[in-house]
Amino acid sequence: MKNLLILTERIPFRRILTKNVKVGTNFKTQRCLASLVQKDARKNAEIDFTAEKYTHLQRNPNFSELTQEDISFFQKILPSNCLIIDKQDDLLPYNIDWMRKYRGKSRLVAKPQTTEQVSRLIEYCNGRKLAVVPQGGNTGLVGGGVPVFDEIIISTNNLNKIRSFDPLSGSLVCDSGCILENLDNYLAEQGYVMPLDLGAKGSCQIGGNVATNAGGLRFLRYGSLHGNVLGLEAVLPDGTILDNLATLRKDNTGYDLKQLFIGSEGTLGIVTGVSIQTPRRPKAVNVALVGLSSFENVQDAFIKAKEELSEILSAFEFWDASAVKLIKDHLVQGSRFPLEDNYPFYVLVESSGSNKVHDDEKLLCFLENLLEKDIAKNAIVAQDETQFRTIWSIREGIPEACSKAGSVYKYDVSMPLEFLYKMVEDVRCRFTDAGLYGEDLAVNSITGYGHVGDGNLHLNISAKSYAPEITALIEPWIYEWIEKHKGSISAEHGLGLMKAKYLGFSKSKSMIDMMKKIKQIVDPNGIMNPYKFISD
Ligand code: FAD
Ligand code: 2HG
Ligand code: ZN
Repeated sequence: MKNLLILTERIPFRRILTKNVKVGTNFKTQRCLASLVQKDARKNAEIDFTAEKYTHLQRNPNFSELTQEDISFFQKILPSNCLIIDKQDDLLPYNIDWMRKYRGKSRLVAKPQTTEQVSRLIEYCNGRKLAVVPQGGNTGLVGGGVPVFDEIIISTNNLNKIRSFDPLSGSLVCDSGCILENLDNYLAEQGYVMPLDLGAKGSCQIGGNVATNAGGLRFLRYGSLHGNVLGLEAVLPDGTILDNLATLRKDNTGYDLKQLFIGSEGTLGIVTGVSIQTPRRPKAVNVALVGLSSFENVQDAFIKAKEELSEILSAFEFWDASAVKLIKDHLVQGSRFPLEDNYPFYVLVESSGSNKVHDDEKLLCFLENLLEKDIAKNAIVAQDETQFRTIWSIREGIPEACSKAGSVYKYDVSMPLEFLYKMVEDVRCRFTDAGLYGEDLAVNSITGYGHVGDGNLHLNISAKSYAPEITALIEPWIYEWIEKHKGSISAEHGLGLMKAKYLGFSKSKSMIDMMKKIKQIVDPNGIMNPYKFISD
């Protein structure tokens, strides 16, 4: 067994001894949360309208246009500070998505404060055939949370109260507009933890998380929201409040209707309340950063992690050298990166348990074995909270670093692990063959990263601008590739506008027909988030 090199002067990262060992660094953390769409109104105003960029989209003529009478009605049920009407600068952050790829033309944002207000608003819109888009934190990555045309935006920003928490069972009941990070901070004080975590935690809301069935960084440990959500309160298009805010772990009484809303992306109703099972906050958490030579090594490391860390393994994330280049170019300029040498692949391994001594020993032994078997080339372990955050912020900063490199085409896919990175390589070949890939060319970086533990790859293609010839080179080719390799075209981000017409690559005709029937029953006028999810 190799020894550990533990340097104490500046509390460096604990570096696992290899031939490449150099002194640990104190890398400055840069918080890379999902900052909302840029506040620079002039820049935002330059973004093309979705309806003009994607000309195949036609406004549904069955929908009414907003009138003065409608506005007067909204003004009766909501106070003036809960409405934004025809103020272009104020409307922009709600009309533009996080990627600055989609831009709607909504004239009105309504920000109800109660479920009853949501019910009155939506019932009225349904009666008048006014289309609506539910919006949470607007961090979605498939164009689902912003309007395509002039749909009314119903924002949950003002539905932000924690309703109850039971420290015995761990069940948390809250409004849908609560920000994920705020909920996690609240739970930390009670010794509990949210069962999901995303890089966008500082902006995304629990209602948006439920509506997208968000996966994220703790999925490997705590599983899907389909398992963790205990109950929901949702408002249907006809104004009915579907009250199912149960806090029971077991309840086999009829159809489990809440499941329909988890991942329905605002197409069936507006989620106004969420009841969720939260686990105890782990007492001992460690994180390691590992450098590796190949994606085969990444897979071998994952197999070993499951074998050797087993019950304490809580995250296993990977990224490639391109991601590190973007992080260094755009997010941590001037700071030193924790691993000084460059590697083709990197893995973040987190362990969470209740016994620090036991967990430390297990993790270090696992890392030593990786190095000894030459599965890994280098590895470090965070020694304090700052270093812990540093390693995580590198991983969480990748989407933002990709965005800083240009306009990003994002593909969020799941498939058998052995093919996961081949997709990135094949895309690089495709752009190289087309003469479009290189530092000063149309596409400047093609980056692969994601949640190895969940078989979920994020492919980010950063380009000078969103251009039809780039899209045409990727789609539908990429969806055919995914289908051929038995993957899903959307692992965790949903379908939104971006993937609506490609659903057939991952779901059979009979499944899509069933989805359409459900939509027809719940939302016969089709006012809920039209043009998204399932296209006709
Ligand atoms: P929005 O973007 O506002 O809306 C998303 C969709 O949900 C829209 O279709 C909208 O109509 C609908 N919706 C929102 N609120 C409601 C509601 N109350 N009722 C009904 N429908 C509603 N996603 C992951 O899964 N895993 C990740 O690791 C991850 N990391 C991210 C990191 C960054 C930096 C960014 C920018 C995004 C990331 N995302 C990730 C994507 C995004 O954060 C998630 O999809 C998140 O769940 C969206 O929540 P939101 O509140 O921002 O929803
Ligand atoms: C992540 O895992 C998110 O960081 C975002 O799901 C991925 O931006 C992306 O493509
Ligand atoms: Zn992700």
